[in-house]
Amino acid sequence: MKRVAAVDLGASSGRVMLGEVGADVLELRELNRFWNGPVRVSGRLHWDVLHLHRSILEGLQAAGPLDGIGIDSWAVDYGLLDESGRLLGNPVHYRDSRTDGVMERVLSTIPATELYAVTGLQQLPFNTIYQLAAEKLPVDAARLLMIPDLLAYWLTGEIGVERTNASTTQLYDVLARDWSDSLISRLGLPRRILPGLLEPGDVVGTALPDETGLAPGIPVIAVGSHDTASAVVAVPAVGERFAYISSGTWSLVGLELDAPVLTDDAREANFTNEGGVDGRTRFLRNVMGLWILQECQRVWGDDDLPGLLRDAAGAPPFAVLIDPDAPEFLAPGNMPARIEEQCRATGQDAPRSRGAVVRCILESLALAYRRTLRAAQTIADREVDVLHVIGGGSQNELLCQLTADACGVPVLAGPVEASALGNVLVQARALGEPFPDLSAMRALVRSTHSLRRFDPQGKPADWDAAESRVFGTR
Ligand code: ADP
Ligand code: LRH
Repeated sequence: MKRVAAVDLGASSGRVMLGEVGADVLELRELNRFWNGPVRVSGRLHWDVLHLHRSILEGLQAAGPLDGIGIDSWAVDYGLLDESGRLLGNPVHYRDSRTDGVMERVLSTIPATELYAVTGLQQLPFNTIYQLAAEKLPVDAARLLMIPDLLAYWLTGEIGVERTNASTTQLYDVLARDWSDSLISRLGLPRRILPGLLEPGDVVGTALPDETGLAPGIPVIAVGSHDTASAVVAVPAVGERFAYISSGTWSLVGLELDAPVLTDDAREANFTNEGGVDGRTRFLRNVMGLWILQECQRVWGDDDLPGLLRDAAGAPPFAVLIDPDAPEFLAPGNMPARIEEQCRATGQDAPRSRGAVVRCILESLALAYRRTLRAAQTIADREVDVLHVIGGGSQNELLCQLTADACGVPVLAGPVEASALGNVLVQARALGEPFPDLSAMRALVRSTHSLRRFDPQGKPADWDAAESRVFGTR
């Protein structure tokens, strides 16, 4: 049995979880949970990375004896170190506006077809490549570390970039499974700023007792350091005929495949081929997710989520629908007003109550899931029998039911802390627990966690009509 700590940083909260993992044991206990989100300073959105570091240490120091520590976080963002290892400036949040228009500029010199053929990545305006192109690299920048790598560096003094997160930068060659030297040089970046790659399961280094206040000798282990990669490890699926939605601030909707799909269809539908644990491909699309609801709650000053969901359940169905992936929903701001604006622009009446707004968000998300899931199955030529919903959003029963109704497949909801579970499982295996493959890890998640099932209800024709209302016949 192994006793390990998972540091799991989502875009809305961070947590340090104690995991006990053995042949038939998989238990998590929360050691620390802390706020995470954008902080605006001098007109720029940052992460509060020192707050994260301090909160991580508080959690780890409360853990007692540990066999290992693993860190996963959201993707694409990074810190730059100078030659002596000091952080150059506070990492910028991917929702910052400095990337506005940059993607178009980069694509005028590197065609989208070429970029996709190398990286297999979906076009998101905040991909690392566009963030780097948005600004001049500081002259003293010596190393780029993704957020989990930066935090691991502060624990251990060791430098490396873990592969699953590297795969989200759009500077990674998905077939060669290494940094793309040609893209790096075409972007005008010095090759040496990108450190060597680590595999999930590699030991990054040992936590420095003087820096961390932890006992000597605790290994920091690279996990699927992209939170979505860790979450997908913990999808409690049997076999391969499954799809998943990793549901939190974002909804990551897709399939697990053995190899990337780099076809024109995949590129045109903007599917991504992100790196998974054990060499798998996460073939998925980002759907804007519960971020829209989080921002509505922030603007309303209303943290009674159960109350809002009750009101949404009682609101009339299909009254108002939006495209949640519209670019105006990406940046923080007055989401209720932006929803009203989209309604006006599409000839719909604005929702009249908070319950109606929440219903609009959830039905619109379910509709986006349906489109994405159907496209994924067609493009990857993979049929699915079940849709697993994991992460914080798996607790949203109304959204789970709407998802089952819209997609026409049974939804199995849970576990909530999928990223932390994937994180501790990969650590435990690296430390010697005998999980031969992902199936064995998933079997353990299944036998230790209860799932909720939502069977499709209602009339499929209602969702067909809703889809043509929002997306026409496209
Ligand atoms: P992230 O990792 O992106 O920070 P999480 O996986 O923690 O996100 O999920 C956060 C989301 O989960 C919240 O935005 C909220 O909508 C949803 N959520 C959290 N708790 C509940 C709950 N009790 N019922 C319904 N939804 C919930
Ligand atoms: C989810 C996530 C997602 C990325 C986004 C930046 O937390 O890692 O997979 O696209 O954040």
